[in-house]
Formats: sequence, C-alpha cells, structure tokens
Amino acid sequence: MPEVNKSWSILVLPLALFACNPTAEVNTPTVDNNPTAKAAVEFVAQAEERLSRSGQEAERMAWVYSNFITADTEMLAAMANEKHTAAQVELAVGAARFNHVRGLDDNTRRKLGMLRSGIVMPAPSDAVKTAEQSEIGAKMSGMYGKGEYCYADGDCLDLGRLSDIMAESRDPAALLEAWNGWRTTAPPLKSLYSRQVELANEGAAELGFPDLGAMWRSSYDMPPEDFPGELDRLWDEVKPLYDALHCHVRARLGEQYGTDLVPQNGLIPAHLLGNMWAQDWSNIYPLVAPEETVSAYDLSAILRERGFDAIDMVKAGEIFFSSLGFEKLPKTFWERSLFVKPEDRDVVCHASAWDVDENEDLRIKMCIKVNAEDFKTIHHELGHNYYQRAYNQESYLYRTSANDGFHEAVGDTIALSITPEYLQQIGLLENVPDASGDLELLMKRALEGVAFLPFGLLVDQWRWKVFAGETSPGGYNELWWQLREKYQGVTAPNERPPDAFDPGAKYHVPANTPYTRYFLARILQFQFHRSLCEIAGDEGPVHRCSIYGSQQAGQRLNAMLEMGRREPWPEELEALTGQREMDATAILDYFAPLKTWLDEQNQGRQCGW
Ligand code: X8Z
Ligand code: ZN
Repeated sequence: MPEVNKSWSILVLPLALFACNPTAEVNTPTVDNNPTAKAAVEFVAQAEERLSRSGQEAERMAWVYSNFITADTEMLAAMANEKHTAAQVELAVGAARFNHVRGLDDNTRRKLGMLRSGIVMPAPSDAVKTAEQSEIGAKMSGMYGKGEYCYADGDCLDLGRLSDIMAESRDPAALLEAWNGWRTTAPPLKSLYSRQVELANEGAAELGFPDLGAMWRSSYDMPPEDFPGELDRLWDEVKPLYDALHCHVRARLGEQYGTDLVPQNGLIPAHLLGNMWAQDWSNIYPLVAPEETVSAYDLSAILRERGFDAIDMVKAGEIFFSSLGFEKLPKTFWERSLFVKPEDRDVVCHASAWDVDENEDLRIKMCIKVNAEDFKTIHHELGHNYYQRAYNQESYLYRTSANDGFHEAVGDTIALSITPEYLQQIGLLENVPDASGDLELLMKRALEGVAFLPFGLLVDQWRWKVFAGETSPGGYNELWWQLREKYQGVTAPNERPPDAFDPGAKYHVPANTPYTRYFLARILQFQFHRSLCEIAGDEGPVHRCSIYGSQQAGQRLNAMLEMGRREPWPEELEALTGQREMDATAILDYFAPLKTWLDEQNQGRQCGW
C-alpha cells in the first residue's frame, strides 16, 4: 500500500477488511455537505493523523505475523490491516467530496488526490466482503511464506533451498525438478487470488475507478491512460540491448545443454537461467562469460573466504551510506531486524525494509545468505530504510517516495558503486582489474539489470489484464506464459498442469505488491548513478564510477530523498538529475561497451524468437 502506507515493507498485508464503524473512530473527519477550502485543510490533517495511527498498528502486526507465521498472528494481522484499510477507504470517499471545491492550496489538492487514489488494495464497503478480503490476503501471505516442496526421499525444501539448486546446479533434470517443485506450492492460491481480484475490483469501482489496474496507474503524476505508453517508450528503447543479451546467452546455453534443449532460433527454457523466475541471470555468469576475460573476482567467494556473516554484510552496507554523510542506523535496527532465517518457525523470507514508527524504528527482514546476490539485496533494502528516514520530517502523506520506482531505485543505485575499486578500498579485493576487466563487470551487471527488464514489465502487464477482466481464472496461466514468451523470450520447460498457477509462485502476486516499480527502478537507477557520478566529480567511464566517500553526492541524493512525495516526481527527478523524464539513455550508455561486444559475438547467430 505504498502511497498512503508508510512502510515500504512489501509484505504489509495487501488486504484489508473492513468492519468499519466510523463512530468508533475519534478522528473521523466531520462530514460537511457544503465543503470549503478550509474544511478540506482540516479534513486532510485529521486524515493524516488517523492513517498514521492505524498504519503503524497494522505495520507492527504485519511485522509480528511475517516473523512468526501462526494461525493467531495471521488473524491479528488481518484485523489490524482491516482497520487501516477501512480508514483508507472511508477517507478516500471523504476526500472525493472536495473534488470541486475552489481555492484549494496545492498541498491540499495533492493530498486529496493521494487519499482518493493511493490505496494498493481497496476494499469494498460491504462488511462481510471486506472481512473476506482481509482474510484471503493474510492467508495467501502465510501460505507463500510456508511453501515447500518435498522430494521422493522425503526431504522438503523451502524456496531458499530450491533457489540454491536453481543457482548452482548444471544438471537439467535437477533444475527441472526444483523449478516444477516450487510451482506445486501455487495452485492452492489460485481460487483465493481470483476471489481477491473480484473483491479488490469492487473496492476500486466504489472509489470511481474502472478496475484496480486503473487505480494503480493513477499514481504517477500523469494522466493514468498515458502511463502504459510511457512504459512502452522505455521498453522499446532498451529492448535491443535485451535482445542482444538474450541471443548471446541462448547461444552459450546451447553449447552447455545442447541445441535440442535450447533451440537456437527460439525461446529459452526458463529453468536454465539460474533463477527461479528467470528474472536475474547472474548465477549463470560462468556459462556466458566473455572468453577473453580472466575472471578477476568472485564476490561470493571473497565474502565466504573472509568469513563474513549476515551482520558483517549489513554493516558493510551501512558503511557505504555513512561515507555519503548519512547518519548511522539506529541501535534498534540491529536489535529488531531479522537477518538470518530462523530454524524453529515459519517466516516470510522475501527481503523487505520496514519503517515501523515512521520515524527511527527502521528494520530489515531478510534470510541472508553469504553471497554477492544478497550483498546487493542488502544495499537495496538499506536504500529503502535511508529513504524512509530522510523523509520522516514530511507530513504523513508525503512520507513516501516521489513515485514507487524511486523507492526501489535508491539502494540499487548505491549497488552500482560496488565496483572492484570500491571493494579494494574496503579491503575486500587486493588487485583492481585494469580496463580489460570491464567486460566482466558489465556482463555481471547486465545479467542482473538488463535480464530483469522484461520481467519487471510483464508481471503487471499480466495483472492489469487480470484486473481488467481480459482473462478469466481459467486463462490466468496461459496469459502468463504468453507474456513470458513475448517479453522475455523464455518458455515453460514442460507442459503446465491444468491447475497450474505459475504467477502465484512469484511473491508479489499473492502479496499484491505492484511490480512496475521495479522496471522503473532499473531505468532510474542508472539515471541517478550517472548524475551522482557527475556530482562526485568522477570523470572516468560511468561503469567504473563509485560514489563511495562523496559527501557532495550524498547531499544531493539526500536532498531528493528528504522531499518524499511532496512534489510531482518530475520535479524531484530534476532536482537530482536536471532531467524531468525517465530516460533510458543512461542504462544504454552504461552498457554501451558490452552492447558492442555482444553485437560482435552475435554476428552470424540468428537472434530473436
Ligand atoms: O522484491 C524485491 C526486493 C524487495 S522490494 C527484494 N525485488 C524484486 C524481486 O525480488 O522480484 C528487488 C528486485 C525485484
Ligand atoms: Zn525494494
């Protein structure tokens, strides 16, 4: 619930149920049939106060639930979330009364708009339905968190262990079983999900939106009908880079696994790309590495050799932010965060960052493994936490990012500064490779960031069609694979069972977390990085730039983060980068040397699918 939800925990129960008893709420703004600008200001102030309270309560319950998944915590979390959503819905309706009031100041108008449209999971006002919706959301969250697949020998593996197989195994049969195994956890979610869609759409309709997708698209400071075109524009710009990477990777996988398994003019089977969802390909780097490079460093191996544990990795992330001038994380961060998967209970392991009291009670929740991927994810999560702290002086509705892509981009921007030179500076690497090492760095980055682009786009392309009723539950899975094929050029490695619900095997679908934000973040992070490097006075190639230690870069970044959601995002983007548009040239320029190399490699190959 990003816009009007304080935490950036992506878990926060998507649902809300209602039980709305307005008279019980001390702070329910007064209804006035002839609203004035002054009444609007008061309404907004009271709304902010009420949402802040119900939001914090829901946040604490969600924290406890996702750290201790039990039947009781599920119910408690659903109840708190219900109360918060009921408040959101009631205030959205209330805000609409001021639509035609004249003489509103800019802040009040902006905040009324946020109240009307910024609910990620609106609930219908019917009490029974809203109760049902809340229970469904809580239940799905717990089911995903507890998911596991049991092998014939009785060994049951959770997502973390199945993901290790996807990352490390080169045996197609083992990969296939792990891939299919995880997807056996999703069919029980399907009917819950389709019911959730019905109920949320009903909630969106009550608030005046055609469906929930239209509501989500209305949070980008532009006419919602223009937003899909904006995404198409960006995707068209980056697609040639993705296609070049796809072509090279497919050729190398053909060499590894044979061209029967990996046909050289078609789709790549999704289980061979090193990741459960084929969204990040960095784990197959050794298979696709440029032959002319000698691997200069393997960060996962270094972290292990140096005896790093989860906390050491997070401390390293904190040191980076401190070097930019950000204050150290509070003591409570270290006391209250979850860093390691507990042995004795079920938790939601999907990484998230929390801001429990909208002030200083920052936390992360992550089942950290000592490897390069999690080192990057730690920086991602800390980016959320530092953003949350930077905007905590703003009023409630502005305590979030300029748009949701900004929130996802901050930590990823910092992660681009984890260069070999930086690793040397912090004592993790002895020798910095010369320019001949650039290809290795760029290939590793592309396997993360470029490979991700179409996946980042397609999850909500699927959801928007589902919300719009363009497919019935019977067609969910087929539509999913159509989009996977169209955008990513990957295919299901075997026929899907009739009850398959493969989108449900991706966290953000049962958790109802919008996904376009990650696509936007991939574009924005390179824009931010380019500008911060300039501000830091770095004159070298942008892929070798690390802003580590640059107080100037830190100040400029902080100046944007502090604004929260106060200004429309183009203003905030301009404050940091001088640009008012999301601009794919930054990512394209960054990878230009790799693109040249890929194009050479791909000569004579038949690319595309
Ligand atoms: O969900 C996340 C973060 C938390 S906001 C770990 N990410 C997406 C994913 O895992 O699918 C980061 C990259 C994309
Ligand atoms: Zn995130």
